[in-house]
Order: sequence, then C-alpha cells, then structure tokens
Amino acid sequence: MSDRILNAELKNKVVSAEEAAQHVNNGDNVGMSGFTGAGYPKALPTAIGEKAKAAHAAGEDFKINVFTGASTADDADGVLAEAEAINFRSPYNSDRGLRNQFNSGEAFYSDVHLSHLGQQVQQGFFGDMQVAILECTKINEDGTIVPSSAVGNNVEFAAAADKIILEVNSWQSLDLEGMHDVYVPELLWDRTPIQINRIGDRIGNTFHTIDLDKVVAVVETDRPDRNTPFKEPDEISKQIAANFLQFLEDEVAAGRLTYDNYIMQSGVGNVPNAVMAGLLDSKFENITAYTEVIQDGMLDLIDAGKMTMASATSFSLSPEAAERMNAKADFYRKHIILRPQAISNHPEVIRRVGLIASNGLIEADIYGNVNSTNVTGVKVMNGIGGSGDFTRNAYISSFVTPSVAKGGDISAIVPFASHIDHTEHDAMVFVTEYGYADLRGLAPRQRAERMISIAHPDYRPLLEEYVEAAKKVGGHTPHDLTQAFEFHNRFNSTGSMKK
Ligand code: 0RQ
Repeated sequence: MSDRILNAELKNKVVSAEEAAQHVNNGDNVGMSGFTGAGYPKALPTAIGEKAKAAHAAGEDFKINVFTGASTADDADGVLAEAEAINFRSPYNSDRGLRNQFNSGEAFYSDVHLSHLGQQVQQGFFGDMQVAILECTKINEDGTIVPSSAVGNNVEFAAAADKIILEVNSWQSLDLEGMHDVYVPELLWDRTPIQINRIGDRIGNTFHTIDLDKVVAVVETDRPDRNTPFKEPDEISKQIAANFLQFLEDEVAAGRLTYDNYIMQSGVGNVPNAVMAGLLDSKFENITAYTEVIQDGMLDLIDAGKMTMASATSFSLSPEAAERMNAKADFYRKHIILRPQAISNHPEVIRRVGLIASNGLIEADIYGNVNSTNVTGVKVMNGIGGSGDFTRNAYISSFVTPSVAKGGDISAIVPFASHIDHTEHDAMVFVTEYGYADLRGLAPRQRAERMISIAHPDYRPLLEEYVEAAKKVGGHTPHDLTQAFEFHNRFNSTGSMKK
C-alpha cells in the first residue's frame, strides 16, 4: 500500500475501484475533482462506466449526473460518455463524445460560470449530491488531504456530498504540498471580504479538511494527468500574439499600464501560449497572473524570472511541462498558488487586482457581443468556462482570435452573434492577425467600423454591405433583422459564409 495514506482510519478504507464504484448508484449526483485535464479521478470513472455497461446489458437504467471543476480527460468524461453513463453534466466540457451527446439531446448540459458552480451545488440548486470523488496527492496523519494538480470545486463538493471517495495518486509530486491555498468562505449569509489584495496573498490552508465519517472508500492510482501537447504556434497565432503585445505597449504609452504592473488572465490554447512566448522577449517585468490555469508559457516566464507569481486553480500542461513541474514543484510552489475555483475566479478579487483578461471566442459581432460557446448559435463547443468571470470584472477585457475558422469558410466577425455569452458592455478589445480593435469609449456605430477593420479582408465588404443595410433600418445599434443572420444561414446552406 502507498506510503501516502498516513491516516490509520482511512488506510482501512482502501479498496479497489470496482468496490468503490458500488457506492455510486443510478441517478446519483456525483461531484468530481478535476479542471482542464488535471486532478480528475483516474480509476473510478472507468469502474462506474463498467457498472453502467453491465446494467445496460441487463436492460437496467444507469446514468449519473456529473459535476466537475471544468474539463477532464478520456479517463473521466471520455469513458463515462462512451458507456452512455451521463445524464447531465456541468460545467465546462471538452470531450468530443460527450459534446456530441449534448448536441443530439442524448445528454443534458448546463453551462454555468466556473466561479458559480460550487456555491450552486452547495446551496442545492441541483438537488442533493450523493457522492464526491476527489483525487489527492496524499492523506495526512490527521486525515486532512493534500489536493493534487487542481483544487477546482473540491471544497464545495466535499461539503455537499453524503459520501466521499478519495483517489490517492502517486504520479502527483509530493512537492505539490504547500502550493495550495484552500480557503473555505463562510456560508451564506455571513460572508466576509476575501482578503486577497496581492496575487501572492495566502488566506487558507495548504490542505483540505474533510469530514472523515463521510469517506466510504479510498482508491490508489498512479496514472498521469491528461497533459496534451501544445502545437508549435503557427504564423497566425504569432501575428495575433504580436498584435496583443502591441496593444499592451500602446497601453503603456497611453499611461494606463506600466511595464511592471501587467496582471494577466489567460485562456488556454495556442494563441495565449504564443502571447507568453512573446512576453519572454518583451519589456514587461514582474508579470503576475490571476487566472484559472497554469500553462507551459507561464512556467517558461517563471523560469526566465519574468513572472513572479501566478494564482490559479489547476494546471493545463504539455507532457514535457508536467514532468518539469513534477521534478521542480518545490521551486514552482514559491511562484504558484492553487486555489479553489470559487476564489481563483472570484469577481471580488478580479475587480480589486485590476487584471487584463484575454480569452478565445467562436465569433464576435460588429458591436462587440461575443459568442464563446455555440457554433452557429446551436451546437455547443466547450462552454463559457471562466471567460465570463474574468471578462465581466477585468480592468481591461480582451478577446484573441484568428479572423476565420474552418479554412476561411467561417468569419469570426459576424453581423450579429448567433449566441451571446459576453455582451458589448463587457468586451473591450478584440485582437486578430489583422490588428486590434479597441472599443472602449465608442458608440455602436463607431464600434462597427473598428471591428470590420480587423475582420478577414474576404469578409470586410460583406460586413460593410450589412452595415449599410442596417443603417437604412436605423437605430442606436443599427440592425436589419431580416439579414442579421445571413452569414450563418449561408454557412448552413452552402458550407461557407462567403457569398
Ligand atoms: O475546431 O478543433 O475541430 O479544429 O474551434 O479553435 O481557433 O484552435 O481556438 O482552442 O482557443 O478555441 C472559443 C472554442 C476557441 C475556446 C474556443 C473551432 C476551430 C477549432 C478551436 P477543431 P481554435 P481555441 C479559459 C477561458 C470558451 C471558454 C473560455 C473556448 C476549435 O477558446 O472554449 O474562454 N472558449 N475559457 O475550428 C465553428 C467558429 C469557430 C469554430 C473556432 N466560429 N465556428 N468552429 N472554431 N471558431 C479556459 C477555461 O475556462 C477552462
């Protein structure tokens, strides 16, 4: 047995994943640790999936409702989706099979802001939670647990659930101990301010205290986190990154930012990674991050002495960077704090620190409304994730995107966004490979001009044509509703938004 289980009572509860899965029943609300492919349970989901398959083969119903921090991996969402074991899921998902089930109506998905879900579960918005399955690095002698590579919604799920199953994963570095800051807010309606004034402030414990009487099983694993390799940034990502860095430089020139005061929030993906690579050679120093995921580029910035402190709730690393993290966690924990996602994404702190948010999008319209989630307004991609938490409360909120998708058949700038996650009141700056559109201080008719200037040249005449038609209808925010979705309708009927 692993020497990572130091509590005698919990040592006695070690069982196989199959035995532990007997505590999970058809119709249960199940909370799982895990966020962007880190810190999710690696054994229980497979065992639950097998249980579901056996039940289905016997003609019985077996589906559960799954709550997580954010996306997980093949070992978790993937195997459960494949076994058709998920009835309902929240929040953020990036599993393709599960996404298909949402889009066909076979499974249900509720796309909740990442900072909101824990509280909503705890307050019973989704009914009672029967089981919480939490990965941890280690169980201390007193029964407190050291979380693994994500803290996510562990605090709220452990508090809400009737039963807890722990997965102790020996792949996770023991040196992660000390990196976490597990803060438990007072229950409603006795909340007090969250005392994070600087990114590096610690307000909680390095361990998570759970009710030991709730623990029904402990399972041992040694499987790695998902750790998807990043693609080398392509020319377009590099150009978007260069334009974003130019925007930062222009903010410094305008006196609204200084070279040692850039506080970053960054979505995941190629473009954010290219931005971080660009920051390595920039004049910006003492960069900090108040964000939700730690990515490869942030480790590079820390290694180079450019980034001093990063606060997040999880990692999203390539296999190479995950190895680096595991080998040097004692070094990185001086520069990284992992908090519950209710705190890493908390509007109160985001507003206080004054960060610059930067996220991806599916499409934005000429007035600056943003669709982050639903392709052509109907097919969900991943979900809103933390983009709403940050966009609404940032000092400056920005979006970075290639000007086209699917080989040029889809324009990222459209007349009217077919689904709106972030409104024109929240989104401020848009960056494509053609430059940046700063919409601050502009009225809708002025905004349209700026947005069209960063659209792909193939789509600019079509967007201008639309604006002319919309102006004939008139209004403060001119729209011709008979044509507002012509880009989408054309794509649906011809496979391209081009005329
Ligand atoms: O599809 O994978 O089939 O090739 O979307 O697109 O350009 O690689 O960009 O990885 O940054 O994803 C909005 C999905 C962008 C993401 C979204 C297709 C495109 C490709 C990926 P393929 P790119 P990204 C932090 C903050 C919401 C949550 C968020 C996202 C795939 O950024 O989920 O911001 N954001 N969280 O072809 C059809 C369009 C499209 C399109 C892109 N208009 N129509 N397909 N794609 N635009 C993270 C968390 O919160 C956890």
